[in-house]
Amino acid sequence: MTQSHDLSSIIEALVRPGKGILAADESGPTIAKRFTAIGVESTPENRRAYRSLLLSTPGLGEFVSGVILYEETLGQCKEDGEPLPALAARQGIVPGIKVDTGKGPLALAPGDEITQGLDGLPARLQAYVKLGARFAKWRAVYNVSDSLPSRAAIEANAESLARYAAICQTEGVVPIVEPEVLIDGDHSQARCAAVTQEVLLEVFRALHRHRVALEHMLLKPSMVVPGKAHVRPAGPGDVADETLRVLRRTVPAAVPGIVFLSGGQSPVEATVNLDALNRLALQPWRLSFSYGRALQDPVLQAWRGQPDQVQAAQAALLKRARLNALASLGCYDTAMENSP
Ligand code: 5MM
Repeated sequence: MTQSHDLSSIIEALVRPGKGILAADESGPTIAKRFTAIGVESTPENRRAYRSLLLSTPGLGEFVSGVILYEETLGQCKEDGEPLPALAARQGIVPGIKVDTGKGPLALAPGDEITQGLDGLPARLQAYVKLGARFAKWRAVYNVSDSLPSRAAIEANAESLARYAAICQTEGVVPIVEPEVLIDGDHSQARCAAVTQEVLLEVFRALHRHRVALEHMLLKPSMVVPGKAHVRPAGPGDVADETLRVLRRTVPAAVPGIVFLSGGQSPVEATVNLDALNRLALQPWRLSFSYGRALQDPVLQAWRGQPDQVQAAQAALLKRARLNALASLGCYDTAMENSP
């Protein structure tokens, strides 16, 4: 039985105007990659120290409404013993949890991937709720080429996303549905638009089939951008126009919020593009951010595992969070990058 009252209040807290979501749910291999790049070993203690740094940033709750955590973080504490989910909640930030268990090749579909994690999900969600999680996230990824993703991959991932979302709502947890059309490759922006449209149409078809309440979920899509290796990069005007065109064609107005992933855009690009999206005509959904790398890259660079750099790292996080919050209102200016 869906606990719609609770789900409404969680949604309300997550989509507050001028706020977005911090994605800090890197799995073991991903956080190890990020740490290696700054010369830090990925140990449980270093991960605890880093994620404590993020969540204890003074004033973060002014710009960040929710944080997506990895399972390990949900059970970790700050040096003084305060559980990290409780620390987030004390900052006015709703704790969430990544519940997919990663992706792998889709059988008999070379180049396509499928996300795993449905087995035992109800019991896992019940345990996560006890640890303070109020929303969840599941990410499906789509590789792009002239022939990818296949229909099989589009349908299989949509089905999993919808089954995940239905299970979350049954357990009183708000689902974030994340279909990521990858930026890797040399495809054009038009190809990205065509793939994103087909993916989103299928995702919403599956959500309807599984009776997911659209009012009680958030969508976390990629923006419509050309592949990283494409000859012509797209400016913010093009990104905003193309992204909105696809979203208007595919996302029902009942969805309260669309929180974009940054997907390999630089921190400034991700802010500029979000701002451009919010400067277009009024939309039925709130358009904000759920960035991982675009919020955290400058933080990792400032921190580099040095205890005496914690304040500088927190200042870097607060700055990106503030600028993205302004972008979510269409009030950002690149000149703001020059002040602290
Ligand atoms: C933060 O990274 C998340 C977990 O990724 P892995 O499962 O690969 O470890 C990821 O799902 C993230 O939430 C989204 O991709 C958004 O992050 P970006 O960096 O694209 O904004």
